[in-house]
Amino acid sequence: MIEIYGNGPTRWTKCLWTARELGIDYKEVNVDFKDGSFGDENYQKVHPFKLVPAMKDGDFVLNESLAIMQYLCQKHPGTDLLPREGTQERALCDQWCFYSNSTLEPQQQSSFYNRFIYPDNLKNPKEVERAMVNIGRKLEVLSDEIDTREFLVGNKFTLADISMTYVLNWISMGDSIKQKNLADYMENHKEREAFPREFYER
Ligand SMILES: N[C@@H](CCC(=O)N[C@@H](CS)C(=O)NCC(=O)O)C(=O)O
Repeated sequence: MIEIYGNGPTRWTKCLWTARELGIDYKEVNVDFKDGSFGDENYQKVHPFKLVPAMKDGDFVLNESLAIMQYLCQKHPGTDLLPREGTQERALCDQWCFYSNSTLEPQQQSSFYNRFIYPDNLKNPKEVERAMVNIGRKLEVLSDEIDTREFLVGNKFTLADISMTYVLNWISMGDSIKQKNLADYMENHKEREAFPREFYER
């Protein structure tokens, strides 16, 4: 059985959400955070950088949340979550997955880590300010792009919506999202049965 490793409301929830949307049998493996990283030397065999999430399917190990999400979809075809390779829908799905994960999310991380996670001597208020301005600009553009659409790609729920909802949700945990259409977009997807809400309840 596929094992998905992680902890709390981290990026592993994107993988759990994907697995639940697909309706596959999988096992959640909790990895503790201690001494500044996730897991122990055994976990390092699953994730060499000792981050979460990671996945194990038999002898095959994989890390990076988007790679795991795509792997799960490719292994369990038959849904619209990952559009068919070679289509424009697939290119757009990749675009939004990469945008949310590697353009928007680093700003959210910078603001969050500099406010709440780093030890006091490493917290940098200027970094928070810079990241907040950057996020604000990006959300304005994203709001125009999404407009009144329910989904990022065509009229179907895809991995792009999981990835975007995940990061918007994290942004909203630090500051409210001013753009009503973005807040509605996010809340609407969080209503889905497969959303791993148990990790976000306080
Ligand atoms: N790009 C990676 C990022 C993985 C990552 O940084 N995960 C965080 C949790 S969401 C982590 O393990 N942080 C612990 C650390 O940085 O030591 C992915 O999408 O899986």
